[in-house]
Amino acid sequence: MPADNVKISKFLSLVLRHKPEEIGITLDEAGWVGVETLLSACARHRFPITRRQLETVVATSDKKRFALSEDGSRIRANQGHSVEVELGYAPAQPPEILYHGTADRFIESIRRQGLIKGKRHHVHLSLTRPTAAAVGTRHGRLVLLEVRSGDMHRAGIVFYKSANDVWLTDAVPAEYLVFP
Ligand code: HQG
Repeated sequence: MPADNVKISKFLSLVLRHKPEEIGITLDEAGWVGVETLLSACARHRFPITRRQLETVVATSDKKRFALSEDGSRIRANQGHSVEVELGYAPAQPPEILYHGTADRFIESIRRQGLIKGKRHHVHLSLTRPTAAAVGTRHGRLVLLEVRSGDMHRAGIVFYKSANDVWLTDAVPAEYLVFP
């Protein structure tokens, strides 16, 4: 993505996941906001984005972070919120193994508590090692954990898959983690 689009994507992540109030918008209960409302709020807050730029970012965001409604009138983030929203994903059957990339300084605590969701709504798990590695590297020195998601599912723990293929669950007890 060109640098400008990365900036736009980061700004949209901020207002559509964490701080809509920063630009004076409110998200509906499923996380949607009108595109016109969003664009005029961005413009008022010295971050003008054109409709065309917005559509480009939605289409090219490397992780498909955002979705437009079918008629193109509304937009939301596909996952990653800290504000209260109900995204409405249906429970889904995960693959046998999922991955979670984290930093070495968290490992002691993760051994004790398992993976917890912190400020987000869910623990985020990746389908592939490279994706998990990219997520973990953002936090520091990478540790790649395997998650025995098939066993968790059979034990009755619910999983959801976001529209951009991130697997979500409430928590991962340490017994389901495979440490390197
Ligand atoms: C760690 C990106 C100590 C956890 C990605 C992580 C993802 C613990 C950090 C999405 C812990 C939370 C989310 C425990 C978990 N003790 N540390 N018991 N349990 N942690 O950013 O998963 O680019 O909230 O390992 O693609 O890194 O934003 O979560 O290191 O899907 O679209 O606490 O963000 O998406 O960090 O990343 P985060 P995450 P975007």
